[in-house]
Amino acid sequence: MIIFHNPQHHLHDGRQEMFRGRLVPCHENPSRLDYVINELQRRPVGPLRQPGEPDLGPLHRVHSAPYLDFLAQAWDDWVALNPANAELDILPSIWPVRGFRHEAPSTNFTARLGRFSFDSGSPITAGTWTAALAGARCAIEAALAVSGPAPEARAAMALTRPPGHHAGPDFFGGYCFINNAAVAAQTLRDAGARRVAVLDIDYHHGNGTQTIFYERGDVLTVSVHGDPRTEYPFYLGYADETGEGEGRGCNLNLPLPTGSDFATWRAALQQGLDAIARFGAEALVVSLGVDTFEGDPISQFKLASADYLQVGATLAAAGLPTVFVMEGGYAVADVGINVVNVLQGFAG
Ligand code: Q9C
Ligand code: ZN
Repeated sequence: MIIFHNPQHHLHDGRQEMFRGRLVPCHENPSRLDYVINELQRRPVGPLRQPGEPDLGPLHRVHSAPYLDFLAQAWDDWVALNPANAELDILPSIWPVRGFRHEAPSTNFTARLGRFSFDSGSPITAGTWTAALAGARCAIEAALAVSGPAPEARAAMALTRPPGHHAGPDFFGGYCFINNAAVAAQTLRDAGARRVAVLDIDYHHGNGTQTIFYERGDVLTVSVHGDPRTEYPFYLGYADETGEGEGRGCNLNLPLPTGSDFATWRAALQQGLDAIARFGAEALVVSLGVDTFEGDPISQFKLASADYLQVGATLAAAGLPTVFVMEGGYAVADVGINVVNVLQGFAG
């Protein structure tokens, strides 16, 4: 297992998110990844590397150019509005819902911000773009490491934040800006895997990944998550979303009730892995969120730390070249233990 960690992740450091009616300190903070690195130093599962400067083609094949341009420029645009903005995070507060014009030619910064986002929980900070872009490099490098006729490794990880699975072709939200799992899947495709599966085991539905691949038949997207009837992101993630056009039958949602325990969750995981085997995937991307943990402050499943060893072993049994991509998990002091348990269980 080769681990590509993002040396610039700490540059994304939001102050506050809108949460249950007030601004609170961001759940998605730099200490999360520091805990994983510390645990990996205690229990190594393979070499820790920094990403190089791979070709960014796959990034541009899963996100739109106007969106990436917006993200790259957002901080400078924000500070140009008022130098005092340099001390404040960027948070959207208006969105073009039904009846508004999504493609309205508004040049106003707040208007463009709403056009490219879907919630008020995901601040853009001075270093967000730099951190997110370095994360995409980790995803590409991890995918390349398991690709080709003589792959360097059977498994690799993009150990990065901000996370990615809520980010769509042209929108950010859910603490996510660049969809690293989609970038990894696209990289695997470009490197020769004919069919790729993304298995999302974060507590929350991977709406961004689903949307990016919804009309594609070459990438199967599977997500096991809290039922969107009650859980974020609410407006996507239902079982009847199965893909469209070429992608018909290539999306599988496995929503589970709030409070689900490991036995229930593990059965859904196996159902997802069975679908991946039937699809004939030649490579696997795992969106690895550990907010399924019983101690997570914003989620409602009941997995215990020891369960993650079994999760890793179950994923390894799929027998595919595998890229892990770091997603959520907010019980920060336990994130390292839980993530490394998955990797250790996978390594066997
Ligand atoms: N104002 C991930 O686990 N919470 N994202 C509500 C809205 C959002 C979780 C905030 C939870 C997002 C990657
Ligand atoms: Zn999550």
